[in-house]
Amino acid sequence: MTVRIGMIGPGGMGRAHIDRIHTVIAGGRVTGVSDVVTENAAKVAESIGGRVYETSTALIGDPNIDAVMICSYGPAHKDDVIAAVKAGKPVFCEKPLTPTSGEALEIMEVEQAGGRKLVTVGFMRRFDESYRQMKAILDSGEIGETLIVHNRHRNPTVPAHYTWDMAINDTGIHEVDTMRWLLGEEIVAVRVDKPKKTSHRFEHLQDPLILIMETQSGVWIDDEIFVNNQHSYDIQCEAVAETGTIRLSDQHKIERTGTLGRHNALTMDHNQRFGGAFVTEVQEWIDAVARGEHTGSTSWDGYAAACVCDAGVKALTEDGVVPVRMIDKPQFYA
Ligand code: ISE
Repeated sequence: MTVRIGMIGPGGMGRAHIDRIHTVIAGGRVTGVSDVVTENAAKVAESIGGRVYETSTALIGDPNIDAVMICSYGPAHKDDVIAAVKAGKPVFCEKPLTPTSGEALEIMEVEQAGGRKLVTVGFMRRFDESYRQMKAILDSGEIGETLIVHNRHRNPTVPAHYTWDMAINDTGIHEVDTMRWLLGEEIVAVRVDKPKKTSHRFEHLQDPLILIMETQSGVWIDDEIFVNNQHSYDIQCEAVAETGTIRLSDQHKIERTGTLGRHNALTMDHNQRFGGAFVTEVQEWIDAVARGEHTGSTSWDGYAAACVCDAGVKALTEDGVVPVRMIDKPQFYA
């Protein structure tokens, strides 16, 4: 069976997913496209021989679409996710599921009422080989309990439409989800430290910043978020446990030596750095859709991450520690 996928919001991320689905991933094909700007959707649809839909509602409602992929702007996600769930269609929604937890809660309510897990959230780092190896060692207990995790999340630049809260709910959300998954526990409190700002930023941003998180068992997590470093997409993570530490190694595949010294190529964006993880993630989703099963992060994960981000956004404008508020995990997502 070829899963017929409807793509909502074919911007950079959406087009990258389409390329992967049509070149290296098996079992799926993007057959329909919609976008708030219909001409964009029409161009992409034409390039893949697919159908263009005037609205996302029309795309979701078409019986010739088996599953929906949402790659639009975060604030636009909720209504389309809910429409897909109500139509009984599996939906892969890029992160964040929703920028705030209240909207994610609405999604969970509709999904639970339908009685079937249909929502997968695009937290791709869970599929990255290096993070997976790191988790396997921590889970084995070989080096004891994890005590501290240091993270660095750096981008070369961000566009002018990147708002001040996105440092937390669009960028830091990756570490929020990855830490919940890596440690297998919830984050209960956050704080944001605000160092000297780079001159290479749009005025409205606090850049860089340090997001400090604490888990249920007391693990202390720091995350340097620096989205205008001018040089590379640089992701680092080091877990400090009782009798050892594990760190993601450099992501370069080769090292070159010459008259200018020894150096390696740097990745410049998430598609380069996490290309393999995206392929595994989307392949697993398509396989699960074909089997009628659910895979990947659930709407609970989207909700829990949004709760931590809500607290993080609050901590951006306030001093001190902000507690994370979330409902108890419904049995449905256990
Ligand atoms: C972007 O949306 C991503 O998901 C990238 O991985 C992240 O590094 C960037 O800051 C976000 O804006």
